[in-house]
Amino acid sequence: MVIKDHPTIKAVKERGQPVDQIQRPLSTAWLREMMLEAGADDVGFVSIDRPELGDQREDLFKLYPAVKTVVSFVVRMHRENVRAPLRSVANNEFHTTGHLVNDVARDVVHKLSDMGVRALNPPMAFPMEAERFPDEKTWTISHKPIAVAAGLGQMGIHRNVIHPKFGNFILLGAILLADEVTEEQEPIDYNPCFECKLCVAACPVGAIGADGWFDFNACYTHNYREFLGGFVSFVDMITDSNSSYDYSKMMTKGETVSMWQSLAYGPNYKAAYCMAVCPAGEDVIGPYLDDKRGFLQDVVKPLQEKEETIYVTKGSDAEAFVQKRYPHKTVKQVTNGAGVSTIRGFTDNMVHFFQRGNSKGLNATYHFKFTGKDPIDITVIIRDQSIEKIEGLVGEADLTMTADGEAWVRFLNRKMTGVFAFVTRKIRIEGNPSLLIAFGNCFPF
Ligand code: B12
Ligand code: SF4
Repeated sequence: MVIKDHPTIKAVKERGQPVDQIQRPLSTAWLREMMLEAGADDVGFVSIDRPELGDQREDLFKLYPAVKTVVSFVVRMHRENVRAPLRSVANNEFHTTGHLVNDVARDVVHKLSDMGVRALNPPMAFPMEAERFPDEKTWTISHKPIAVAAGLGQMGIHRNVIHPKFGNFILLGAILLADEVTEEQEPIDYNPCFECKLCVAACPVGAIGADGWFDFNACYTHNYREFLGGFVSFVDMITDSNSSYDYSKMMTKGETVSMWQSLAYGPNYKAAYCMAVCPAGEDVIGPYLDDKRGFLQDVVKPLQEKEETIYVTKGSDAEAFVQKRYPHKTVKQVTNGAGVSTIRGFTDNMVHFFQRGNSKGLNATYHFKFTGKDPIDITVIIRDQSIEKIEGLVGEADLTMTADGEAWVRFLNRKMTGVFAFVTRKIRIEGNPSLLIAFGNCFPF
């Protein structure tokens, strides 16, 4: 068939070009109205060229090569539910609002598309590019810095975005537009976080440092027990068990049913106490200002006093923290499935898993020379409970390690013993071996 005779081509020709009635650049007032009507509670606009988007611009172009503007928006959550110590109540609110965020974005891109405006709606969180796990980040867009750039709030000590009115009881979404818009927003000029540190006091795993430090490993191991790597760890438990009796020594029936529930109804967070207790925001702060003691009693104490299982990796800062701070909570050692599978993954992610408590007293410079398929040299400086990673070999090392990359990964995943690695010279060190042990203690996967 000649293409011009195809029924589709003929129909399109007969219809003629649609008259583009949309004015360019797109009106932000008009877009904002459309977003609010679809269910958003606040909206902001940022151009892809803005410096605040610099470190994720490349990712955003991969996500949508046509992107010119990012529309950031928030949907409110119901506070009482988020504050409930019962996980089913809080998680229902997280899930329902999360779905609403996705629905708002989908509704608007469909409407825009019908009017000839191109746009894309990435997920608010899940689904993710899960096959990248664990070596690369699985999310395609980081909503928090975009929301901040779009004037929707600032990140508090707990690293959640706090909206000036709604507080942190919001979830974030975005739409990528292939158009420019009439107006952009700037970040708000103050932080709604007033540093009360209630989030620090409430976190069951000590993930939030009073100085703004965030222990990714702690939050990820406990809160995400039924997500991503937590699920990998669960599968490992099953496959490593010799019998149902053997398995029952590792998982209670309640934990197994909880995994089923997460698979069936959406994964359940084990906590979100940092968010639950945060009194910041004009619509939220009233009860805290009226009666601080009452607020602590009503909102913070029930979460602190809750008897529950807390998941930690063996030897982590979180394990020591829970034992000391919350002796009435049950500590359970687990793996978090986030171990590394490539040398790149190890070197890229080490700063996120660093345990600053365990590093106390350690001041050393390490040179790592990884050979093999993906060779790389890095310098790691651990000093005053902080970590710095530099590509290449810089300065004078207290310990130099030369290792076959694959062997090192197997060693970290406990698939090769240290003795075997050293005897076969897959791993060689120059310097005091105790420095390598001290380094290992900073990364209890
Ligand atoms: C990854 C992620 C997490 C991780 C890391 C959290 C974090 N601080 O970034 C974990 C699993 C710990 C997590 C937990 C929670 N999250 Co979350 N999470 C995300 C996600 C997918 C990306 C976050 C991001 O951009 N981080 C990067 C930068 C901006 O944040 P950062 O603090 O500087 O970075 C830290 C980590 O991300 C990590 N990191 C950065 N890059 C990489 C790469 C790799 C490979 C690894 C391993 C780690 C890592 O290291 C940094 C320092 O610790 C977003 C959804 C999205 N697509 O944006 C939701 C999001 C941030 N989460 C959200 C929520 C609600 C939560 C929880 C409350 C969930 C719950 N119900 O318990 C907790 C709160 C924990 C906390 N206090 O931060 C909301 C926050 C809403 C708000 N008001 O700000 C978001 C925006 C989802 C949404 N669409 O609304 N989350
Ligand atoms: S709980 Fe207090 S310190 Fe923590 S983020 Fe909210 S206002 Fe800031």
